[in-house]
Amino acid sequence: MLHDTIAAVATPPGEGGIGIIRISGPAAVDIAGGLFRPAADRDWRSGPGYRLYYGHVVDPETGDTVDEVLLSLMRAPRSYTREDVVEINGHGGIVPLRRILQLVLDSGARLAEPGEFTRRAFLNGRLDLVQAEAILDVIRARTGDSLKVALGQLRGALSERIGTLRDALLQVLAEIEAGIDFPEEEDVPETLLENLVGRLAAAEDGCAALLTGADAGRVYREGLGVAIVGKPNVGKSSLLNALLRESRAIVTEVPGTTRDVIEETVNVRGLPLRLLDTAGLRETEDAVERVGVARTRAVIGEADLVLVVLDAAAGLREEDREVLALAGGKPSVVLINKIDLAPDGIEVAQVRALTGDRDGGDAADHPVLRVSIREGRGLDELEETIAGLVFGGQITGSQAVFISNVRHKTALERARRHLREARTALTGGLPLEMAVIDIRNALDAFGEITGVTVADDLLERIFADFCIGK
Ligand SMILES: Nc1nc2c(ncn2[C@@H]2O[C@H](COP(=O)(O)OP(=O)(O)OP(=O)(O)O)[C@@H](O)[C@H]2O)c(=O)[nH]1
Ligand SMILES: [Mg+2]
Repeated sequence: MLHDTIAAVATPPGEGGIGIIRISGPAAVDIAGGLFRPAADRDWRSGPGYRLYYGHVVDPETGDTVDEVLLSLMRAPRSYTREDVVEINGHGGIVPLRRILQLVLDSGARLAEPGEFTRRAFLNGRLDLVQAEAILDVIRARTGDSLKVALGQLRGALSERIGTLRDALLQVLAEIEAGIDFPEEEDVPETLLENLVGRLAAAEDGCAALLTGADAGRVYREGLGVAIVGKPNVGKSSLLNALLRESRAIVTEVPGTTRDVIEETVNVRGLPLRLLDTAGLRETEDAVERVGVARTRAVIGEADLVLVVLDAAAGLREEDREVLALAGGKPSVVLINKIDLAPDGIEVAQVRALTGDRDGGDAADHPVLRVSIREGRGLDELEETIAGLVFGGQITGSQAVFISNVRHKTALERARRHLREARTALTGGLPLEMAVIDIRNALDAFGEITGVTVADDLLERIFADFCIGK
């Protein structure tokens, strides 16, 4: 597969100032050469790379000019894929880009699959798997801090940490394998054994340290799903708008204004939040509406964090109890809103009694805040509380290495488990071979993260997420 030449439009579909067609592979230069007419007959093919050459793309059959372009050439191995790469910068219109791409394909290139350029960069050893995945995270970063985490991984910060753990483990493995040759197993010197166990424990700690930040890291990558729930008219849509700092959702004094779930991404202290504004949970006759309960439950079920909004002016009501009960199993923050209208309408202690948190306790599972969304009171505190919940007081944005990808997290957890088992085998006096198996498994788990040992179907899955042209 690496012997053919691939091509795709690398810029997003639609109109733009420029559009780029990317060609990579052994025939890239020949293919571009058959279509590109440089101005002033410059011999770009034998000229230096990393330059832009001005000219036109011409249909070789009809001689028609297709577009006025700039062409760049990055020669193997100093290119994105480590193959010869030619990029044709044309005008960013759908028709010219399509016509150029078609000419490139007619000249012998194959249409690239999603992520195939990056996949080649990985297969040719320019990037490891963590870095390849980080490229997608860079493209999709929703906040400046998300970008920072992704760039750290792209630079290789995480790979380096994994590499260090892996090297240490390979060393331990080598020494144990030497130990296996001791004539009698009892003869494995006690001090050697202790030393090996200590180093396994250190590797385990290394995994644990990386895993500490994993939940916050995941938020940077995927965003934190935050559901805003409450009975009608309490100010849910007002909250969405306030956090967004724009009037996205319709706000009226009529209960039942919001009918469908509205989703918006906001940046709160560098954290990307995926906010879901929902329709209010309402009471009909004397029972809380069933459909509403089911819908609210579903939204809460998908959320990482629930914001329960109460209306101080309306007092605590049956629907509120219902909503608080539904949100009980999830991390949540309860907002007593409209304190401008009714400063003492709902007491914090009343809410605490319902959420089961002890009043006055600092470590409440469900913090209760008094706010006036209309007047912007208490919103800073809300943002701080959310950030505090994500970081759990354990990490700061300046931490250098983050695990943000669930795939990496599961592999690390697996590595840690195998390391523990290896240690238990050694201290429990089991045959050294047992520990060797566990250590090998841990090594495999590390290797899976960076792509040293990785199955084809996993690669398939990872690169399928990319766009065409990347
Ligand atoms: N006085 C006061 N009014 C508020 C406050 N927050 C929201 N409101 C008003 O409450 C009314 C309802 O606000 P919405 O944001 O539409 O409430 P909602 O929960 O989305 O309502 P539904 O979509 O109908 O469920 C509007 O008239 C808001 O202006 C507040 O802090 N103080
Ligand atoms: Mg609403």
